[in-house]
Amino acid sequence: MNLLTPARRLAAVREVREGEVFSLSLPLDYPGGPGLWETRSAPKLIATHFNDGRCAYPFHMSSYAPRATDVVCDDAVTLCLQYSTQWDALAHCGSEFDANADGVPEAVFYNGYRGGEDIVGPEGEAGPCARALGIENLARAGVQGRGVLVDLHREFGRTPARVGYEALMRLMAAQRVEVGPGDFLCLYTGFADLVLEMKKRPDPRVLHASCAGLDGRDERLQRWIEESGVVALCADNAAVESTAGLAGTGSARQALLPLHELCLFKLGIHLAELWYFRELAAWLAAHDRNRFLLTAPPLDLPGAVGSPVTPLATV
Ligand code: UVW
Repeated sequence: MNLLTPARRLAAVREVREGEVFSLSLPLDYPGGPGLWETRSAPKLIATHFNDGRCAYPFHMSSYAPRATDVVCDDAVTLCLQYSTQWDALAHCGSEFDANADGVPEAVFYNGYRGGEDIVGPEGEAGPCARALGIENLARAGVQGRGVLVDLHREFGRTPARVGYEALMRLMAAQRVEVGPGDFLCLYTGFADLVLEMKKRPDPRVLHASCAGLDGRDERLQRWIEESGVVALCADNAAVESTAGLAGTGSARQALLPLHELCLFKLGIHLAELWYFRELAAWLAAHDRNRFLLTAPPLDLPGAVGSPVTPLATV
C-alpha cells in the first residue's frame, strides 16, 4: 500500500467522469449455509440484551421514561470475517520458513513476524490476535485508488481455467488494460454470479470446479505481479488463485496457495475475494473502459486477520 501515493489517488479520482457508482459486495449472508470452506459459517444476527436478560425488540424507551415515544432495536452479530466479500490481512497467511537458519522452520509472516509471538491464537479467555499485520493497518492506509478490471469471464465463461502469465497478458492486451504501480488489479471471473444464482444453497463441489483463477505456480506471473507495482489483487472468486488440485503434486513440500504465499507473505500485497463485479464489468465494457475509482476500506478491527468490505466503484 506504500505505492498508493497522493498523486496516484488524484489520478484515480480523474477516472470519475459520470458519477455512477457500483457496489462490489455480495450480501454478506452469501454464499449461504456452510459456504465454501468448512471453518467459515454464515453470519448470525442476535438481539442485544440488558444485564437482567431482557431483550425487547423493539425496546420501548417508555419503560425508562414514561413519556418517551422512542422504540429502538440493537443487533449483535457472529460473523466469520472471510465468509463473503472480504479483504485478507497480511496476517492471514504465512509460511513454515527457517528464518533463524537453525535448520528448523518456524511459522513466519510478512516481514518476519512470528506465529505464536506476533500473531497468536486464542488462550484462555483471550481471543486470537494479530499483534502485527492485523487488518487495522489496511483500514488506516486509506483504501482508495485506481481499480483496473480484467474481464476473465468474457474469455473463459465458467470453465475452471488456470490463468497464467501468457493468458493474462494476451487478455489484457486484447482488452487494452494497462496496470501501473499503486493500482488495484480486479479480476472478474463470474464466480460470484454463480454463488448468487445458487440462492444461499451453494454446492461447494460445483463452485470449486467453476470459473477462472490465477495460476499461482506460474513463475512468470509471480514475477509480473511483483514488478507491476499493484497494491492488491481483488477477485470475485474464492481465492484469487485457482484452487483446483489444491493438494498439490510431487513430493516436495510447497505452499498449497502459492499466490497467497507470494502476495501476503513475501510481497505485502493484499488479496481480496468474493467481490461482485457483474454490473460494473458490463458497464465498463459498454463504455469501452476498464478503470475506475475504487473505495474499499476494511473494518478497523484491531488484531483481525481479515474483514468484510463493501467496495464501491465510481466511474
Ligand atoms: C483461504 O484462506 C483458503 O482463502 P482466502 O484467502 O481466499 O479466504
